[in-house]
Amino acid sequence: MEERPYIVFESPPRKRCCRQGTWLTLLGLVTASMWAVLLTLLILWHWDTAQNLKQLEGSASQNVSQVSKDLEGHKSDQMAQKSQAAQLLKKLEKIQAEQKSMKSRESEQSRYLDGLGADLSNLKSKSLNERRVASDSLERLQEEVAKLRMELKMLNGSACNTCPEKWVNFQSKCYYFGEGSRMWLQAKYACEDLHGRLVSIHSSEEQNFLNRRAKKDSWISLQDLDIEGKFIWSDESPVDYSNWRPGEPNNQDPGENCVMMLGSSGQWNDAFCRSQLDGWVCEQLATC
Ligand code: MMA
Ligand code: CA
Repeated sequence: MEERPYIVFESPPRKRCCRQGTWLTLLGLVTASMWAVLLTLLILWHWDTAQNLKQLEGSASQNVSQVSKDLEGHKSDQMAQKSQAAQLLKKLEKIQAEQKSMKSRESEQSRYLDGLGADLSNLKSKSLNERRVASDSLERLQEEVAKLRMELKMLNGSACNTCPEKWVNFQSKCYYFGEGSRMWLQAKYACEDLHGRLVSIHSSEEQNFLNRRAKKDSWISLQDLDIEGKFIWSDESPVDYSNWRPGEPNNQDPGENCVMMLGSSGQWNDAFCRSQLDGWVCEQLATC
């Protein structure tokens, strides 16, 4: 028998076959382990992230609760402030109302005070008037008394003709012949400073005496300052004698309300009160 040749299929060397398998297995293992590591890393990363997130969540929720607490606190503060503001507003309104009423009371009081002031000034002027009238009456009474005393003394045989120095006696009066430029009112004050008054003339004898003595145009106390045309003596003695120059009084422009005695003739002329005359005659009662 012929031996049939065996066709030997040379199978790949076992070793090669096995080595490849091992490599594959190794590769598989490596891949698997790499996957495993990757997965583990992923899981770990996920876990870590989750942990972090949890922590963050926790702190966020804490923050949120803190913030909401703060918010509530703020809200209550705000409410308290609002109520305080409302109270303050009420107080302000009250104060404003009080201020208003005080102002109205104040204006009422000032009106009342004004009224009182007016009453007071009225009373003052009234009492001043009364005082003036009373003092005038007193002065006149004193003069009357002095005259009566003098007459009595003259009846008893003693004469009342004593005058101060520089004054000249005529009958029961003393006269001072002032010199120096003066307006009517200044002359009046000058006589008062000398404890006398601007002269009043009541008889032709008295006028003649004055004519002899006064050589300058001189102011006398006759005037119509209160009522135009109504001439009165400043001491309010009666106008029982007159010595007007013919044509006078003529109240010439700008108005003549004070009377002068002409130095030349002694006759009277109404003149402008602010004219400056060089003479003025004062009188006072002579003493006994
Ligand atoms: C002056 C003056 C008057 C007076 C007249 C008289 C010019 O004015 O003294 O008072 O009446 O003279 O002529
Ligand atoms: Ca005149």
